[in-house]
Amino acid sequence: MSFDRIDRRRFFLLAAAPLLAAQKAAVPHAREALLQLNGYAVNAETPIELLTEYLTPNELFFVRSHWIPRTPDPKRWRLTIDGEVDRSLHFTLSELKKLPRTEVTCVLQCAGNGRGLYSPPLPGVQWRFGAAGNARWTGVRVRDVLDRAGLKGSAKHLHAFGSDVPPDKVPPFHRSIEIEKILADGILAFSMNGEPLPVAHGAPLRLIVPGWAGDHWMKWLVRLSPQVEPQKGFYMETAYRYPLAPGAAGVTFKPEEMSPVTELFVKSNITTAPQRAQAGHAQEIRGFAFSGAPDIAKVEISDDDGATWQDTILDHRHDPYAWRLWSYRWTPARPGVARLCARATDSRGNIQPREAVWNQSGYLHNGWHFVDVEVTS
Ligand SMILES: Nc1nc2c(c(=O)[nH]1)N[C@H]1C(S)=C(S)[C@@H](COP(=O)(O)O)O[C@H]1N2
Ligand SMILES: [Mo]
Repeated sequence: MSFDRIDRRRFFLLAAAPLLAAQKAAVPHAREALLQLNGYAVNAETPIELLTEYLTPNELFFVRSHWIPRTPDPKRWRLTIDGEVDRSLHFTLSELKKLPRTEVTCVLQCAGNGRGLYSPPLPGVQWRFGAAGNARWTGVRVRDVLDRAGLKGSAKHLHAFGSDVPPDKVPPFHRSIEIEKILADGILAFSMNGEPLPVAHGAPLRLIVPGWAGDHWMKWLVRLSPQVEPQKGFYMETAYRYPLAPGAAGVTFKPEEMSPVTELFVKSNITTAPQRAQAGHAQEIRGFAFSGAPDIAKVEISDDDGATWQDTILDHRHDPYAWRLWSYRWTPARPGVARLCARATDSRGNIQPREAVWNQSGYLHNGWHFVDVEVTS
């Protein structure tokens, strides 16, 4: 068994419910024969030390699902387009695949990534670092599909619907997004890193919204409906809102003090650092950085709690809204505990702050990532 395989196994043991493994292993017709008896979803993050590749392998990519997917039968699956259009349309997957193809490599990050790092602590899934990944998404432009239906000028918000259904009286995950953003670079993806889109990630079709948080990236899409007004409901009016201005940690913001979560914030994480090192001996420190701005300009590293900073080397691979791998050859000067931290600056000049802005939902954490290294003489 290769090292790679052991790592992937470890990921499933650590993070994913047995369900995820079952979903992967089962052949399609066998899966359809199984009867789903509960409403538990899979919420699994990738261990940060495994996020070292430019393209995050599909099997390692974090999964965040509010409820268990109701996988659409690919033969009967249709994408319905209705609402503010000249004519309603239905697309089969093969019809969609006849439209011009497009491809984008970009980061998918859950708005709640890092929630478990906030203090005072917050309810909700306790994501730390690994609810983010970078993938190559292939599909068709949302713009091309809406154009075929004759998009009306009155349409301001694209309502998106997936096929998953919540248990009992729980509100459905119904969402909408500003039409300008989705027309600019939104994609309907059927492929992830060159493979068919996996069920856990929204097969047969999901939305890709480059630079924006994961709540906009609707999985298991069945309907798109351009509308005059935004979607209503819990997942628009209560969830996925972020303060307009920072407040005091632990003090709940009022609805009018918040606006919807859209672009990701500039951040970097350390993926690779030794637990122990010897003074005077060089070590390779690695990580990634990304932002809701189209590229990363610089990543710096500090070993003195942010008092002084050194530029890291940025990897040559980059795409707008993708993450940028970085590395730094660090030589610890003296014995003791060294506190490493990294800070990214994006192409718009936004600098990653030491502390993230506390908010009651625990969204968009982007404070510095500290890693302690024990340095021996
Ligand atoms: N239909 C549907 N789409 C969804 C979700 C969901 O629960 N149902 N979760 C959203 C959230 S909050 C995130 S962060 C991303 C996660 O995508 P992934 O599981 O492929 O990593 O999917 C989004 N799309
Ligand atoms: Mo999310």
